[in-house]
Amino acid sequence: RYGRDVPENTSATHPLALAPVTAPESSADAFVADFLHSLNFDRGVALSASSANDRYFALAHTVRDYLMARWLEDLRRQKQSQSKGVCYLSAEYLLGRQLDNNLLAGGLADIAEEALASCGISLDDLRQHEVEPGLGNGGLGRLAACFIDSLATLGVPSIGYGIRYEYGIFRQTFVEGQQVEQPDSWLSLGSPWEFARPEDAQTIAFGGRTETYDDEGVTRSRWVPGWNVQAVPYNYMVPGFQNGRVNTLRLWSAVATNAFDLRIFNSGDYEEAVRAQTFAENISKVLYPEDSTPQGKELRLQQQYFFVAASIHDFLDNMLAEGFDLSALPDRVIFQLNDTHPVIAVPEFMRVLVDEKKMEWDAAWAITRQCFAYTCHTLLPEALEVWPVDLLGRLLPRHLEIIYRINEEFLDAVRARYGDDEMRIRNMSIIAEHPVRSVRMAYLATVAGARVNGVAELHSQLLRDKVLGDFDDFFPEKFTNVTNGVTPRRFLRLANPELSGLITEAIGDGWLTDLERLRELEPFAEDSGFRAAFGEVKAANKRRLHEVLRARDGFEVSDGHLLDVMVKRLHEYKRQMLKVLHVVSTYEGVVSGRVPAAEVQPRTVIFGAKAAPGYTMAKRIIHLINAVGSVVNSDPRLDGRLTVIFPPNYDVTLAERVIPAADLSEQISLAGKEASGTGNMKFALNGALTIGTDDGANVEIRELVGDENFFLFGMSEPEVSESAARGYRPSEFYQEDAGLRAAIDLIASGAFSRGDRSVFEPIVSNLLYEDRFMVLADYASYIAAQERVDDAYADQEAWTRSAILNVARTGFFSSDRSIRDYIDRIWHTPPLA
Ligand code: 8GP
Repeated sequence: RYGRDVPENTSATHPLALAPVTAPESSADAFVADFLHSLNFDRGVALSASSANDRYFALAHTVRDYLMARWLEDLRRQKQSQSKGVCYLSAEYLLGRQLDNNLLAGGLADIAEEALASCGISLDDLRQHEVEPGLGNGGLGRLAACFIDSLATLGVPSIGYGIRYEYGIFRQTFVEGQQVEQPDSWLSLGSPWEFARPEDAQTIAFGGRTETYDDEGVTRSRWVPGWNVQAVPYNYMVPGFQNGRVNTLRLWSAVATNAFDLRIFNSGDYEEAVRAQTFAENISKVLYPEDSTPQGKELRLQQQYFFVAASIHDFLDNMLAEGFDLSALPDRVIFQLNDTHPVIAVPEFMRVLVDEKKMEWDAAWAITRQCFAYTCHTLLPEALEVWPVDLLGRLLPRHLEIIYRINEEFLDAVRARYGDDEMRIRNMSIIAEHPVRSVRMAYLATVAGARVNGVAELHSQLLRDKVLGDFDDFFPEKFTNVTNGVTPRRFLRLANPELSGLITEAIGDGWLTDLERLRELEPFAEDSGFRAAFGEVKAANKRRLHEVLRARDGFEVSDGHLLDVMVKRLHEYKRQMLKVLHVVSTYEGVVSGRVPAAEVQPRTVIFGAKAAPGYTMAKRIIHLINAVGSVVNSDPRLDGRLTVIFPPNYDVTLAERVIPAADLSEQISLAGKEASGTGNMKFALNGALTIGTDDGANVEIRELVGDENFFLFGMSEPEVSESAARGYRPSEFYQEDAGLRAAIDLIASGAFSRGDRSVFEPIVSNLLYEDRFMVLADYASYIAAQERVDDAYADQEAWTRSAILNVARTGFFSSDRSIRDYIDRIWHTPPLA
């Protein structure tokens, strides 16, 4: 098992060096031997002296050893086969913990558990030791992580490229109910899953100027950069589910270049040298904690260019065969752009083809237009990224020239089609003139991409109709939909082992890679024995969540409550505020004496949400939720029938505990604002019923599970548009609805802020006088839907039947299906033989 190589690539003669790399034997004894070897020889400790971190590392290294032969084989195959593959470019990967996923994929969970037990170690203790890599903000980053899992499971030749942030999404704490951010130093104890490859580093240039020169009679442009950094890759294994495939995730880390340092060191300016080093290494220092709104910071553009330039060069240098004919690139690769963050890859690719490979512009553009595809993840106009040309031109002067030329030729084509329709030309230009001259990255991606997709049916339709309407008219064939999905391995099998066991007992385990087979569960909804078992699993998951929350945050959760969960980033469009109004209105009903406490359906409402650190209103809403929770939870008049808990630092690890326990999934965004949602899918697959608007993928969930198994409320997207066009006046709803008025008045009265009316005044006035996301307009309908929830929950048999049907009918939302759709509609990549 040591140091062996592929025979044709080595001049070694020793038989050990010539035999193929093999995995260790699949037995607990072999696992123990490997584990102890790693503990002793990698960590340098004896078992008796080892820390939990030593053991976790040794375990991780042992798991890696089992996957290594497959990985080396796949790396070799992907390079050798030269068939078309996917480069997934994403600034975020919200991976979650790796240990369990890799144990499951490798089929090693039982062996590892037995092996560790025989060494007196509990696998569960070591699990708890893992710090999740939080290299993403929310849905977009978690989607990327689900996609690389499915790509590996489907055996698609592919590589994920991104950034190895030294600090991931901040750790959220609450101080007097208010969010305080702490740095997420996820690497402080090291990461056992990564392989640094400094020998594969790329030099990434920035700044400087451009010039033209005479190249044997041809005038060409070139970039004379001002400074550069090293991009050092770290490789991570991405194992497919028990299929012998292991793909690669390659994340780049910034390091100051030697030349850069030395020059300054030699001049004797030590401080300046250190400053320069810090400047360079800042590029991969921290994830921008923004969700759904872009952050127009120079450092962020540096991050974006840094990782896509490194990735493109890595692909061209290391993945193509000797003497590869670049005009064949479209048959060899598709770069999938995960939102606009990686779109600067387009001019970089053109620069390489035209300036470095000396290709004709038109030929290079024809290739580029086939090698990129763009996924849009939003509908909020303010979330569409733009870069001021001043900044872009300073940082990437040659790229700005290339963008100008792409735009010029594109607008010529628009003129040729529509004549001198200046309004249309201004609207479609990649360059916006107001308020400052800027590059519209979504437009650049749309012009350059072979395909543009939204992430749910409704979203893709609204993209075509509204956000990119002129482009749809111009390039109708470009637009398509790929509804998001989630990996059933992590979000059902690992997160909910008891339900997985029950499903497998009923229909076999084929669902793990063919989630549509959950359909076979439908008849079991009518089986009272199965319903009882299903109900017992839900109860067990609730007990497990209670233990987690008690240990993690000291929360006590009562039995017998309906578990009502709203977990997602805090954003006004997602309308956590509507959920708060529901809680306050239930509370107000009881304390005002209108509703006897005994008539309140016992509920525990769980919130989980991080707010972007600069998003003041979102932070106020967090404060309000905590304030309402502390009053409601301690008011004896409620008789313990309403509890609000808000565990801080909602992350993938907590999601895996909360989702399987939920009865009710809150998906209550204003229609037309949530592109898709993916939490909505995870809840339904785990047997929660959804209360939701007709938004994002909720629409498809409802169609699949049936109206009778879904609590629909609120305006539809066309109704929202109409209401906005008529002129929306939220205060009218306040005036006309006594229940709403009482709830808002209670917040305004200072009841949740020790009598201080000023604390939540900005929230109240925003609701009454602006309410951009129409919380008040949907309030009555939401409360009515919650009453239907209470009634339905009273009939546990019927509720469980609906929950089972939710599981049985949501197999469509596997990320395996999403990836198949990408293959059919966008990538056209054959599976690797
Ligand atoms: C999110 C969408 O808000 C969510 O509905 C969707 O499920 C998820 O992407 C995955 O597709 N969008 C974003 O996080 C987003 O748009 N971020 C970029 C604008 C910065």
